[in-house]
Amino acid sequence: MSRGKLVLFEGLDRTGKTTQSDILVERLQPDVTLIKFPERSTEIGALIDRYLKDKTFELPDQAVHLLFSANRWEMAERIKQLLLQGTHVVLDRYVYSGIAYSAAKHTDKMDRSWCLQPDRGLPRPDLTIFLTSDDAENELRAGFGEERYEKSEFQQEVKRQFIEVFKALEDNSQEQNLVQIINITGKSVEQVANEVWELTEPVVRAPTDSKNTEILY
Ligand code: FDM
Ligand code: MG
Repeated sequence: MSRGKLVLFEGLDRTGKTTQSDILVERLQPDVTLIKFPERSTEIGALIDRYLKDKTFELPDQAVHLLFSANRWEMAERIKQLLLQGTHVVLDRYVYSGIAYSAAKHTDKMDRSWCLQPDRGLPRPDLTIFLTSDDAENELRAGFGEERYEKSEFQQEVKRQFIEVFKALEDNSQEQNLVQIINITGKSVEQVANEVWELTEPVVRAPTDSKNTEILY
């Protein structure tokens, strides 16, 4: 039996990650599980949820970064077990959101390499799909502005950080993680879903040694 594949959606707020991960999960039934980060149902997740919703709840940015990472580590063993039992796992945000949102706050004292450290050793995605849009289109979508981080200037810096993260991945020959970018501007949900499927199908079809889950460097 081949292990399941880890497929990750990344992007700014309100770019359709949740919609697209739901559609992909439908297409991959029955051997598939969806996991969304932050996973707000755990102890650490509850704290993160409060931090995101209550803009008066202050924590040092370094501590927040480590909470998001700890939240991934809370789920890491479950992800590994699912993959090893042959179940695909679709992720709605993961490590690269962790890096991009934190580094966007402090490009100096919390640079991208500082941000990656606590995530080292987590299961590595087989495919990462970055959903992006033309400038600021995401900000026009329903709900934008409700949570912390949903501010125009900050989103543009996060976008810049995402692009740098993916550029560095491309340049790192050790890194097998395949990153694909889809610009959603002007496309219907169905069009984007079809592009997602064209990228995902070959990855989920490729056989992989059942005893191996790859880890992030
Ligand atoms: N976010 C998400 C981070 O800042 N770091 C992380 O590691 C992760 C996974 O949390 F603004 C931010 C991104 C977003 C917020 O995410 C909540 P959702 O996808 O909107 O629930
Ligand atoms: Mg959001």
